[in-house]
Amino acid sequence: MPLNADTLIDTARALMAPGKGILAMDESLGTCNRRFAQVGIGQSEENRRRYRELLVTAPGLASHISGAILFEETLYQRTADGVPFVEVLQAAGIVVGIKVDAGAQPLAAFPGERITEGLDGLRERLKAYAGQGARFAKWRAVLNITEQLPSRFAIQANAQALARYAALCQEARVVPIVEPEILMDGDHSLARCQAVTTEVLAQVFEQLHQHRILLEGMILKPNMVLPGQDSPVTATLEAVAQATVESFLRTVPAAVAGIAFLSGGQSSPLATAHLNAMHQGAPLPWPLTFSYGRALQDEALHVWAGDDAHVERAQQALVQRARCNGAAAQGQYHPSMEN
Ligand code: 5MM
Repeated sequence: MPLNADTLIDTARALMAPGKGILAMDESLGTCNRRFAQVGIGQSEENRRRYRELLVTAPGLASHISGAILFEETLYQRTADGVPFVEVLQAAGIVVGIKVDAGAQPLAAFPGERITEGLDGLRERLKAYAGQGARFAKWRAVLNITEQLPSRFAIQANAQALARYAALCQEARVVPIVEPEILMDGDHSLARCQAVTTEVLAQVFEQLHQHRILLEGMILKPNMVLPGQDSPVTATLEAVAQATVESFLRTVPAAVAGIAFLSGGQSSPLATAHLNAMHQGAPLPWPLTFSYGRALQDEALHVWAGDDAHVERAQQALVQRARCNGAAAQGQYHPSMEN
């Protein structure tokens, strides 16, 4: 067992607490600004701070949220009253996490594909983030499906970067969330998404093994297996759940501390219903929960729309989504909870 095993396992277990999931609020500047622009919110550091204060101070959030992934800027921000966001989260019992990748860039010589950057200097950055209170981290690789893509090379290059990141995290006693996201863009079938997801996960776990990752001290953040968003065919909840679980059973070792899904652009209720459907079959070898960004925040952001008079309602919308997803993570969600 590696030196930091107990700390890593304790943190990973805390993140996968039954009936809870992870709030992804780590949008980088470009993504956050784009989402603000869609609802007419000005793009400034102060507006990002105000919005994220609304999220971390939402009353009752910790009943359904075990951890929050922050963007670097947010890790150092404070409430209007001067309390560091990190302290607000810790006081509520929410584990602090940090996005450490530097984003996906074009993969040279592989048109249409991307590689995630950010490994240079990561050891030092992790030390600083851990000193600031971060106990887990996240790195997102992005792959897309076309008739020819993803290439084997892009899958392997991204899997290797994910594993190198995970090894540096565990060295720093920080639990790595390993996020290989296969985008929903395109008109591919459910079967094609399943084949690509299975291949990507197989390569990721091969690299994690080669890099000597403690599986009990890491969390996987995958996409669900879905038809492309332009596909003319709609898959049922049961078909998505079955294809997703099947893919994981074939590739994800039982020792992994847990699986926490990204929502990837699904509507909020659909992301909840899919998670719930995955819990209706035979018992699974790993806890299965959510680490949603848009599917937790969309309604709250639209309700707030930059107006402090709407903070309370926006917080209620966030906690309501977290409550529905917390129930789904135990297979106990029902659409009537939406009311
Ligand atoms: C896929 O995005 C992650 C999960 O969010 P969704 O549930 O909305 O799909 C999310 O954590 C993402 O990694 C962050 O928002 C950072 O993304 P950018 O594009 O800003 O690096």
